[in-house]
Amino acid sequence: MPALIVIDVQKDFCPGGLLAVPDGDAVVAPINAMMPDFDAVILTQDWHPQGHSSFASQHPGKAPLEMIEMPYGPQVLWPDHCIQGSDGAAFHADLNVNPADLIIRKGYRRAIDSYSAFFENDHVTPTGLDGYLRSRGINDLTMVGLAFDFCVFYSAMDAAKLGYSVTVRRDATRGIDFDGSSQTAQTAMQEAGVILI
Ligand code: VGL
Ligand code: ZN
Repeated sequence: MPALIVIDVQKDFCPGGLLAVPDGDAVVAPINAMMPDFDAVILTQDWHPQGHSSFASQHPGKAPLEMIEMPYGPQVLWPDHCIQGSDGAAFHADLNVNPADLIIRKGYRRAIDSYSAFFENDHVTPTGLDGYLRSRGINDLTMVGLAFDFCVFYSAMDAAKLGYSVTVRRDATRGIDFDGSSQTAQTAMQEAGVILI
């Protein structure tokens, strides 16, 4: 059974937001148009407490897009974004949220980030999405949303590792593309058997 996984189509990742992905709002119309083609629609929502450890503001002397070593591995530092309950954490106003069966939040623990819809950035703490999909008999995933080279990428890689058949619709994603990250993500996904359309 096919499901559409809509990653982080939130105001802070769109132009004018705190971590704007170039042209990020261009994904909204194609995603809305795709929703009726799927048996299930699942949205993810980046949902950080104030003072989240992925924010550069929490690390004196560090700037956004610098790297740090966390107990769970390397972590890119970001501007403050998607604070729980803030306007920026809300879905884009034009995203059709009504067809969603499930909204899964991630990144809500202060000490650990979560790019993937399946695992936090330690790559072992589950979000629960795998159990939800398995218990509904969903094995075929189409991924769209923001950002292509971070949350969409990590979600697609984890899904492929977990045995799902995974398609990423390039026309309904946009990347941050920092330091060649979009090309790196694309190559890694292709090697992992993710279909890019
Ligand atoms: C994301 C950076 C930080 C994303 C979320 O949705 O791709 N990127 N938090
Ligand atoms: Zn985040």
